[in-house]
Amino acid sequence: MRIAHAVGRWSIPALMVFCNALHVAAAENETAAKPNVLFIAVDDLNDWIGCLGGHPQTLTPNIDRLAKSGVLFTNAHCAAPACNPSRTAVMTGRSPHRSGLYANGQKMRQVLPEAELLPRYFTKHGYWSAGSGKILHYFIDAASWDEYFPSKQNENPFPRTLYPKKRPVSLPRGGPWQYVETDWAALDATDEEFGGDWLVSKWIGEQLAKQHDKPFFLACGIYRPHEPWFVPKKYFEKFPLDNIQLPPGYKEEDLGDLPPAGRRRGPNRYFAHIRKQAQWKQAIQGYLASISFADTMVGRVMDALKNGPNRDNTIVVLWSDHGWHLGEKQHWQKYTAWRVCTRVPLIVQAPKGTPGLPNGTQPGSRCSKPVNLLSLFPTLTELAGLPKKSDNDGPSLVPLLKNPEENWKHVSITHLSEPGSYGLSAEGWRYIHYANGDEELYDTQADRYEWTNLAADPKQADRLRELRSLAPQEFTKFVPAKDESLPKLKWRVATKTKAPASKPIDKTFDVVFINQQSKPVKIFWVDRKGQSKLYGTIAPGKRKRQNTRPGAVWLITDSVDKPLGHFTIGDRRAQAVIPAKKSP
Ligand SMILES: [Ca+2]
Ligand SMILES: [Ca+2]
Repeated sequence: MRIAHAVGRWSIPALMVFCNALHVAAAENETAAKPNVLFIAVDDLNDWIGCLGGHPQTLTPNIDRLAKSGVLFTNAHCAAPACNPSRTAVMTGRSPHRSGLYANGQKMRQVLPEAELLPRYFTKHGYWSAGSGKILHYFIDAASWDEYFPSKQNENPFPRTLYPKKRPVSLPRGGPWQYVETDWAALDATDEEFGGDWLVSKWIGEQLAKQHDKPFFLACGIYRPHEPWFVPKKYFEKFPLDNIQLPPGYKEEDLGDLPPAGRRRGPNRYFAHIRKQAQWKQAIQGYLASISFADTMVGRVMDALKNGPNRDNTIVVLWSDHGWHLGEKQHWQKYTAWRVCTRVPLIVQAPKGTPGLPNGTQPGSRCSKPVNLLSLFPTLTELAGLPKKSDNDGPSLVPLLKNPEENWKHVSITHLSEPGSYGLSAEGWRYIHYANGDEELYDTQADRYEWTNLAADPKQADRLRELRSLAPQEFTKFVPAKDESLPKLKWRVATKTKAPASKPIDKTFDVVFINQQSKPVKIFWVDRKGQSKLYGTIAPGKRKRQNTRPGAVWLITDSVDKPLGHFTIGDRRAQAVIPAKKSP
């Protein structure tokens, strides 16, 4: 009616301007109160950041500055101590023991085909969602994002990155059990020549420098300090090798008080190999250099935010997907339930006017309540004033952002890859439970490095009972990856030389042999002396599942025992495809 009335007095162009203004005003009403979200994930960063005090030599001025401007959670833990399950839990808001995704070898979209991820949820509620770098475990999940750099099309989240031509550089290969990326070196390159995270932070910075017509959910995945620890040499030069200090949590004799399941988790071949090669300090130097590089990239992103038009209406979250062992409990890498592996940096900064936190976060706050990365989803939706997603498993952290001393009844659970094995973090205490019933208990106030297992101490019986009662009781079944999504072993065509002898080592797992030939093939295990032992025949087009170990050699022959080729088993489950014969 009002517009009809106006037509009488206004010219058509003026009316169009008026209508456009009305439209813009309505859109602004819808989005004006909605803050942007800058979501920074750092890969494999343990508590070696200045503000968490994990290593006395670490240099992280940019992350420390961010911590000072928001709330630093000093007792935050991952949902699982490995990339895939940790990141899946963050992005779906679902705990591994409910989703069934516990391990790196599983495939998120096989286990959770329908899950609506954080960026898609924000898009659904009026946001523009974009990302760059590693957010999920080596894929993008294109349908969950409006935009991605480098490109949604090929599902590869990494921009070009400089790698040394000849590898390994510093750590010789110890055997087939070894992850190919465990290596370190200073590169004679600038940040720009190195690329990788530098390009990620550049693209993210460009988005932050723009005025957008919708609020944004912008995810920045920094890949270092994930292995390999190759970064430009200026980062190595900050940590002269002669001065490198060993991890403060390292204790030579630390395993005697562990139950059998803990003792099996601790010592691994990586650490023994690194010490044998006299590379421990070099490796620590590589990790510190990689952290310093990652911190510099975070600084570039924060500077872009500060100098751009989105400075005053953007929530910033920084988290790492899990911790990392550099020798503590004779372990190298991840996959354990100890605090060094479950504890992560977590920082949240919210500006004034945030719908779920009108006063914003108080600069310089620290919160020591036990929290979990599972809480990021419900925290961000509450902060942004979006409806709560009904299947989120974690509690929102907004009460702790309001008051870090708030009475907090929750504990934080970190699930290992075997359902029923987990670490539980409470205030001042940690409890570890293995699926076989083994237990550990630590007083983290008195013993931050978990050197003294108190599970057998009769004085702690009540505490043990209480912590047990706070743990989950039911665990969703592990959903293994489908055969066709497993990595492929290299097929080595038979030559005049015999297939090499097996050097089997470590734990067993299954490999799937797939016969793509038009005739049956036989599979033989080549034993430690080079003798072949028949394990079966695979009909054309069929497959055979075989339990085996890293370093084992499997010879494939035709039906009259003529060798066709062989496979050497690597460090994980895989498919061994016997290719069709090329037609002559
Ligand atoms: Ca990781
Ligand atoms: Ca001990």
